Amino acid sequence: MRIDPHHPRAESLRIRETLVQGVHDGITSTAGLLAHGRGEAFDYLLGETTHDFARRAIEAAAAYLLTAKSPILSINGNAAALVPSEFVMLAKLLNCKIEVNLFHHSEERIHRIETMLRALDETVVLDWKKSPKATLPGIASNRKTVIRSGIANADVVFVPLEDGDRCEALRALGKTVITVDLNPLSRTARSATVTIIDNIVRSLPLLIQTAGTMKAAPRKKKEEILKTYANRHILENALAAIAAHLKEVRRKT
Ligand code: PTJ
Repeated sequence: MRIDPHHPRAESLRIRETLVQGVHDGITSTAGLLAHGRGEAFDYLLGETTHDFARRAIEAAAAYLLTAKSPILSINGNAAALVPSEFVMLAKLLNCKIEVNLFHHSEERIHRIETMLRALDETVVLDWKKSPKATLPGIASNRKTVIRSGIANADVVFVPLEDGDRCEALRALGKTVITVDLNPLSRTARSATVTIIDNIVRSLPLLIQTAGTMKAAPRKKKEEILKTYANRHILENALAAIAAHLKEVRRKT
């Protein structure tokens, strides 16, 4: 579909089209379109902008990823359609790998996503088929099967647009979980170590920029950021921002 650049919601339409194309290309699941609709609704309530609380979470995410022993980036069908280059750039910056891990498990879709990412960079994607696997306890879905040298071995896991079960299971295993989720009420948002409450298309470029700048800083500086970070405050601030935005809209009605 050709999107009129002057349409008042051109950017939102462009993102939708990217996901629809992702479904046609066998990258995104059909349920991914529903998940996106939910995200869009929360983005609307947040005023479709990156708030200060998201910037604080991005700073903490960068500090965790840069001080991790073995960080891993977990990608699903929505993230793969929306921000593939950003995932590759972040992996290269952090010198870590990307693991494709799907909620709606499909060997075919994993292969397609891996091939797409490898076309951007040969070196950063773990090979699902060839890598030894491990089983994460406490997960009912197929998502429990992960790559041993990837998610299973990682101390810090970046899992945007995650489902609640796996986030809780990863936390129960003592891992630091960083997510991106527009819904501050979701189980993932509430159980992650760091929740970036922002659209992934806005927040990933910011995370790359922040991590790039922070990389050369002394470890102590990064640890200080983490000492004062409280995810509970981020969630509270997001709910307050939604309430304030609704009040403002109501005042103008
Ligand atoms: O590709 P698969 O099989 O791994 O499936 C991926 C989805 C996203 C379909 C699957 O993980 C799923 O069903 O996720 P949920 O439980 O719907 O959660 C996705 C969360 O991401 C929801 O809370 C949405 O609000 C949020 N979300 C959706 N789009 C965006 C988003 N958050 C940030 N940016 C977005 N663009």
